[in-house]
Amino acid sequence: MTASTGKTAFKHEALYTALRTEIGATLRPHDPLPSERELVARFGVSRATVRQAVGRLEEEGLVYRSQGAGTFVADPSTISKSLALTSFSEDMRSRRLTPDSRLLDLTLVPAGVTVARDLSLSPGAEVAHVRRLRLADGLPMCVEEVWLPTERIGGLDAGTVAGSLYDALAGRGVQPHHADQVISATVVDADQAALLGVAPYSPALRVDRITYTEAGVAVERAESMYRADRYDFRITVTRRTP
Ligand code: 16G
Repeated sequence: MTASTGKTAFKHEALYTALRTEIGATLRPHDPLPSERELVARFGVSRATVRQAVGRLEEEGLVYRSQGAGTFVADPSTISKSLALTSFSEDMRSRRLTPDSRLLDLTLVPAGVTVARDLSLSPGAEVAHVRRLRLADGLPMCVEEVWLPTERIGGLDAGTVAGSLYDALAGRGVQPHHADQVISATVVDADQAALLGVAPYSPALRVDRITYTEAGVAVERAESMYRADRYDFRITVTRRTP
């Protein structure tokens, strides 16, 4: 690292920390963040540094951008997911919430036709089926169901999935790298409603994910049901230049 990149990294870190503190202390949800120009003047940093720090706050869901209007403080009662590949635990920790899990099911089963197709396995191959209720600061957020190919990730027990599954995979040298995701609107059934503490048929966001390592090996098929009153997805779309 050169002296100048080290200095830039330090400035970015200091600005990021200052803004994070301000968001927690003086700014309210949906308040505008000071403009890029104000931040440049106030902190004596470059525009690139401001963009980097604000970009990081956006990735962590602490602020959101509104095209043409500026950047605003996010509402912490709604979890805004970006399209970065993150785990539930990372999403919650970045919002200063404590992630937790209640294990509902952990069984070793044959993949079956659908899971086998999605994970490129033979239908008889063994997968671990894990169903968990995920909580943030003790509040139910989503019901997560995953199928993991044991031949690629090793055996699983309740201890492995008590904390972060992605941390446990990383500990085995299996790094989730990219995923195909489908997000759809749905409602919860009676069982999911009871777990999530909402009325049956309340709206939910269903996210189907197939997760791959950098080498393109499928290591997880997941179905997550999020409470629609606590989650949204924010996507930056860019106009294609002709
Ligand atoms: C997210 C993932 C899920 C993954 C889990 C790991 C989506 C739609 N789903 O909920 O596929 O298994 O994170 O979280 O993003 P963990 O590492 O905290 O257990």
